[in-house]
Amino acid sequence: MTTATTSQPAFSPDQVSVVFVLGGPGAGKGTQCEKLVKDYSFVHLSAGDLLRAEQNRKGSQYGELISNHIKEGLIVPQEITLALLRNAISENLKVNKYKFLIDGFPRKMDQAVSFERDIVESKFVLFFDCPEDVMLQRLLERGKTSGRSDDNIESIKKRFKTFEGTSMPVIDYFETKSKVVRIRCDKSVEDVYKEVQDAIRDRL
Ligand code: UP5
Ligand code: MG
Repeated sequence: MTTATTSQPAFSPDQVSVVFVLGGPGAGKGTQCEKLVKDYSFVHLSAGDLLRAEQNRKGSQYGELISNHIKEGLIVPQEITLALLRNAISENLKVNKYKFLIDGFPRKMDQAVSFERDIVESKFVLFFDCPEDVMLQRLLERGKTSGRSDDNIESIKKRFKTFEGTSMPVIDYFETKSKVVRIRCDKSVEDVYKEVQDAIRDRL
């Protein structure tokens, strides 16, 4: 008789601590992560930043694919992002860093399931909840200087559509597991950060 083998995550949440940081484009994920890194011993891994670095890496076979997906506001196939995150986690573990803020990931259900099945189960999810008009203003403002290929009105609209249709179901899924810490972020950076600190105090 054959028995089905169930795959185990590479790490237990006791060894490696992962907090997912989710929210719409321009909600302030990166801004708040930077502040958390200063005050707590987290490593900040932005999936978008990892993808942009891979896109610009000389000799990358994925450069063009990543570039097209980002401009169109589409989700890059999960294998690429998972490999980048797995590598970044491994590199940090070598230097005894075990606490991660994973920013902008998972943004599609397959990524959420694969990451928690193969790498490690998340501790909780910080969800930055922000009205679309506020995010739009922030991104258009940032677009004046950011040089990001997706900070223009056409790409921003596509990013919003992907967020609503593809990424919100991930938040809903984590809600069913009571893992979501929801933060309103249409207020100043400092006020948002106070709410973040209050909300995570009991969870760390
Ligand atoms: N700002 C921030 N907070 C503010 C506040 N409280 N008050 C006033 N201004 C505030 O902030 C955005 C701007 O707003 C900044 O100018 C900031 O100063 C200001 P930021 O902190 O950068 O917001 P963030 O939520 O990080 O916005 P970002 O644009 O990075 O979000 P996205 O989720 O769209 O971008 P990301 O880099 O994560 O992904 C880009 C693309 O990569 C995706 O669209 C997708 O194509 C691809 N991708 C994948 O395919 N797979 C992944 O797993 C991840 C990404
Ligand atoms: Mg960001």
